[in-house]
This record gives sequence, C-alpha cells and structure tokens, in this order.
Amino acid sequence: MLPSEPHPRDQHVRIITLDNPPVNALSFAYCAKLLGEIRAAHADDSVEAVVITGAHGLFSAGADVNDFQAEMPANAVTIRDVIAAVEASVKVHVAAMDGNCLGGGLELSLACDYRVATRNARLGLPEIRLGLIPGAGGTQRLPRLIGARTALEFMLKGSSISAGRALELGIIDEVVAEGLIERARALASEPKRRLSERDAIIAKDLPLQAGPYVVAQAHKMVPPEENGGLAAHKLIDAVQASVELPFVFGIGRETRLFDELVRSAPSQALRHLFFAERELDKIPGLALSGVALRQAQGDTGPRGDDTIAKAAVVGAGTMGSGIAISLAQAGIPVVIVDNNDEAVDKARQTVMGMFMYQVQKGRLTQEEAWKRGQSIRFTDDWNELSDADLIVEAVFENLDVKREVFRKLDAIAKPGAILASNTSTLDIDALARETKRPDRVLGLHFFVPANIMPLLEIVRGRETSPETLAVAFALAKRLRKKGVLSGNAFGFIGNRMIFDYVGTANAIAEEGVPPYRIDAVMKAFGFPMGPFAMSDLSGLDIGLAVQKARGGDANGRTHVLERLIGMKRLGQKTMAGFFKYDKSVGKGREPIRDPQVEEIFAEEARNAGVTPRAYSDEEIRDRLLGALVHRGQKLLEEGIALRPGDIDIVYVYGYGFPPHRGGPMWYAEHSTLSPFDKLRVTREPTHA
Ligand code: 3H9
Repeated sequence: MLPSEPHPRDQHVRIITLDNPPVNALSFAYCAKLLGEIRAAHADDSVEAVVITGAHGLFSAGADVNDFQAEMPANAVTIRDVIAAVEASVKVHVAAMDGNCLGGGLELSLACDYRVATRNARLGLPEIRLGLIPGAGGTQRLPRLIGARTALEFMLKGSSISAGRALELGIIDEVVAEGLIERARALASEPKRRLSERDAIIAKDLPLQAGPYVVAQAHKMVPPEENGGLAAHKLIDAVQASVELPFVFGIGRETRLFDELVRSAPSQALRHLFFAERELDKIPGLALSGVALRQAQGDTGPRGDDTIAKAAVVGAGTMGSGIAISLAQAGIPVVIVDNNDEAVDKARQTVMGMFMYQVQKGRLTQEEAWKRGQSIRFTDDWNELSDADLIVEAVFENLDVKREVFRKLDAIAKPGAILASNTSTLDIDALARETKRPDRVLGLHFFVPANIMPLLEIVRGRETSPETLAVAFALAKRLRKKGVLSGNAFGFIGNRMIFDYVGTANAIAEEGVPPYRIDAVMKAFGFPMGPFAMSDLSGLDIGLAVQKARGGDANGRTHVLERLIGMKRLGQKTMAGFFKYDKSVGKGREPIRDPQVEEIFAEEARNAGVTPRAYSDEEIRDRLLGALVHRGQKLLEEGIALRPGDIDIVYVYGYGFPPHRGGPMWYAEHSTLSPFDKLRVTREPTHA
C-alpha cells in the first residue's frame, strides 16, 4: 500500500534534476556531473532519500547517441556508473518522470526503488531502432519487473508507451495528474527494494520452465541476423540471460552484447539514419530551421505549424483522399474539391473505411473516428477553397491540366495561402509561373498510400520563399512524416533515382537474366520487393508514360514495356505485367514467373544486338545499387539533393531500402561488399 500523506522523512529528500538540454541525454560528460551529485547525496548524512527527475519537460532521452560514434575513452563515466551508484546505495531512490523517459533514462528509473510519472510521460526502450539493446541493465531489470515475455515484446518493438499503459504493465508504480515531486517525496519514505534482488519470471501465467520455449519462439519471429535481425537476436539472448543467470552475470552478458552491437554495421547504419533524420529540416539559408523551428512551434500544445488551420485538396482520387486523411489525422480540417461524382463517392468510402479500420484496430474511438471523418468535407464548388491556408493539388499527372488548376487556384485562394502540387515528376516552376504568388508555391510529393507512407518530398521551386519552406517542414512534422527538401528537377530525388534503377533492371533482363532472379536478389538484399514487382505494382502504363517523358529507360529503350502494354499486361491491376498473378496465390499479389515475358526480353535483346551474358547475384545487386548511387551522386552535384543522408532517408522511408543498410549513399560508402569505387566501375549509361 503506497502512502497518500507525505512522510516526515521527506524533509530529507534530495531532489536531483537531470538537466542537459535539449533532451537530458546522459552523455559521458553529463554522467560525470550526475555521478558527482548522486555521490554527494549519498555522502550527506542529512539526506535520507533521493528523487531523480528531469528538466525541460522530460526525464531523459537516454544515452547520448553521439558518444557511440567513437571509441569510448578509458575514463568515460557512463550511465552504467550512475546506475551502479544508485544500486549500491542504501538510500531509497525514486524516479519522478514527465515527458519522454527513454533508453538509458528508463534504465536509470528501473534502478530506482519507485517510479512515479505524470500522465504526459512516455516510456520506452527504443535501442533496437538504433540496432542496439538496452545496455544499462534494462534487459535484466525489466524482465524481473514485468516478466521476460512482456519485457521482450516491449523491447523488441522499441516504441514508447503512455504512462497509463506503463502502469498497467507494472513498469511504474503510480501516475499522477499533478504534484509529481510531492508524490515522489512521499514514495521516498517507503522501504528500499531493488529489482536486482528479485527472481526472474517468464510471465505470471507461465512457469520458469517455459523459458526455452518463449526464447525459441522469439528467435523464430524476428528477421535473420544478417538481414536486419542482429540486435533482435542479441536482445533475446540478453533476456534469456536474465532468466537463466544470476543478476550480475546477466548484466555482464548484456554489456558484452551491447558493446558488440555498438560496433556492428547495422547499428552504425541505423544511427546514421537517426542523425540524418534530425538534419532534414536544417536548411542553409532558412531563417527558421532545426531546433529554432521546433522551438518556434512551442513546446506545448499540438506540435507543428499552426498557420495551417484549414487545408484543401484538389482531386478526390487515391492520392487526394490519402492526403486528406493524412491532414485530418493531424487535426487539420480539409475540404476536397472534385467535380466527378463517382470519384467523390469512392473517396468518401475510402475515408470512412480508413477511420473505421482505425476503430477496429483500437487506435480511435467511434467518436474520434466520426469526428475525423467529419473533418473531411467534399465539394464541387471551388469557391469553398477561398479560406484554406494550404491547397494541395492532386489531379492527373499532366502539366497542362495542372497548369490550368494552378491558374484557377491562384484566382480563388486567399492572398497568403500556399499552393502545393503533389506531382511526382513535373516542373514546379512551370506551375508557379501560372500564379501571382510564386513564392508561395512548392511541391509536396506524398507517396502512396499518402496517409501511411512516412515520406514527404518538399520541392523548392526557383521562387519558393524560406517562409513557405518553413511552413512545409513544420507541416511534415505535424503529419509525422519525414520532410526531405528536393530541388525542382524531373522526378525530384526518389523517382529520378528509381528510373535509373528500374532501367538498369530492364537492361540486365535483356542480357538474359530472368526478372524473377533479379527481384530475388534485391529481396535477399532486404528490399520488400524487387524492381519488376514494384513496376507491376505501380503500373506499366505509368512507367511507360514516365519513360517517354524522359526519352526511354536507362538504355534509351521502351520496347519491352510497349509490347507488354500492347498485350494488356499493365501490372498487378490486370493480373499480368512482368509477372503473372493468380487470385489463389497470395491474394493475387504474389508475382509468378512468366517465361513468355523472358522470351520477349530475349527477342528485344536480339533486335537491339545485345549479347546475353552470365551474371552473379553480387553483380546484379551491385549494378542495381550502382544505378541508385550514381544518380544520387549526380543529384548531390546538381544541388537537387542537399546531403547524402537526405537521399538515404528518401530511400529508406519511400522505397523500402533496408534500414539496417543505411540507405544507398551510406551503403556505397560503408559496405565492404560494394565499395563505392566498384559501383562506379559498373555504372550504367543514363540519360541525364
Ligand atoms: C541508450 O540509451 C543506450 C543505453 O541503453 C545504454 C548505454 C550504455 N542522444 O528528435 P528531436 C537530439 S541509446 C543524442 O529532433 P523530438 C537530436 O539529435 C538511446 N542526441 O526532438 C536533436 O538534436 P539537434 C536511446 C539526442 O522532440 C535534439 O536532441 N534513446 C538524443 O522530435 C532534439 O531531438 C533513443 O533512442 C540522444 N539519445 O523528439 C531516443 N535524443 O537539435 C532518441 C535526441 O541537434 N531520441 N537527441 O538536431 C528520440 O527518440 C527523440 O529525439 C525524442 C525527442 C523523442 C527524445
């Protein structure tokens, strides 16, 4: 039973506040300071208990990830030292948590005797997302607190949970609406209780003997070590140790596994992505970027840019409705304008279906779903766009059609409104020229499905103003998307690179390598699908239109595509493209090898005088990755992409590049299998 009244002893509680802005990261330098404060509290006889809390609206984001980028100095003080001091002390320690309490921060709280949190607290052990495992006792203490099975699930997911959920799981002792420190002081008068002294459990309903089964099942459920699952397998090993070994030996195992992972290639790649993601909105010349932009948005209330109070979308197609859902999910009311009744009906169904699905999944209540659904309105009256702060055009991918739309929008939209195009290839400046507000025109390239895909290319036209860009970056955050700046050039970053990649795949197929083998190689590398299955998914007709606009594929040819389209093989939508599809196989989405297509490739190759040649799997992989990397390099040289890391984010979040390989640019530089020079040698001729 926890006390409700402050105890007289709480007069002697020392409050230690983690204070290392912006996120109270527990860097080596900060841990040295913190250890000093903790030791001082322990040495002071007048202090009977310690409350650890955090400044800046959060407890701590955990270890400082920057510290992992270099060899650890011999005299470095780490969270482990701080935790060892807390653990060794006879005084009671209470963690008083608000905001984020992540990684090493949560581990520090687990070393405390009691944990109390505000309703705003978010708790997580996200190390797996950095290719790591909790390395400051988390893998040993959490299983002792909530059972190995639940602890493993929590750490394998790596996502943070609310204070309420943490209370349900038993990670914290109390949630308070207010008076966090007062409650922590009260808990400080409770008896000492160390998790390290508890016996391990698998789960309340399972005996310890079930351990090997739980462990074996867990190993089966995660990806193979060499394909993105390295940290997951090590995490399972560490949790197994928590059940099988005495606490100190378990800690020893955890430390060894953590130290091994810090040096591993997948973790380095994932840490690169972590930092690349945080660089995205740091744009040279942009008055408000990075931290300044975030601060300007305010630490409280809904994050993001409040200047967009109302949005509009032109076009009720798949893209338009996805964009509208995405905006509505972020709490922005949207009006969709479309004159086609059939499209509107379909969009209405998509929107409602989407929100009902969220209810089924338990992510929204009926009431919330209804409210969100209501925040998307449909109209055929363009005048209803006149009070929108942002209008996103998502009509047919044709420059003349879009020009016309922009002319119309410029006349209707209020003076300050931003006009954005969702084009995936076309010239933003050509659209801006149709308006009297070119500074307020830009591209917002969403990916299909727009309400799910986490990438947003933000395309800067010649005259797009820094303020407009700042609003776009803030919007990306609000939509929980990775906003990546791109210059205005055909296909922007992602599609420009994918054209070369797909073109190269076609060229290899003409040299006699069956499409199914090319796809298998790229899947083995870690892509969710190969280039031909991807083309089938997006539609061969769309692919041909884009290639024609560009003067052919990487080899300047479109013959195979034209022949397949002539045979009404448009891809998955017609159950045939580069592959066959069968409703009874993988719900019609599973590509099936088709020798007829291989024969077409062979015929076209003969006509073009291409000599067949044998390829190893490595050559196939390197030529395809080489196509991506060399186009990426060019985009950097041309200033279309700002940084290699931006390209990596585009590929990981927009095109399924395996995150543990860091994105194409990182991979090219860091892989021992495919050093950049080798990729350079196998470069494809492309049509710039
Ligand atoms: C760990 O704890 C290992 C231990 O188990 C064992 C050790 C032995 N380190 O994301 P934001 C910076 S591993 C260094 O834009 P938000 C970030 O780079 C760690 N820097 O803000 C940015 O800097 P800048 C496990 C960090 O409000 C600034 O803070 N923990 C760290 O959107 C603002 O960040 C994690 O994996 C860090 N740990 O989101 C948590 N965290 O302004 C990682 C942030 O110069 N962090 N920074 O670009 C996060 O998930 C988010 O940053 C957080 C805030 C949710 C905290």
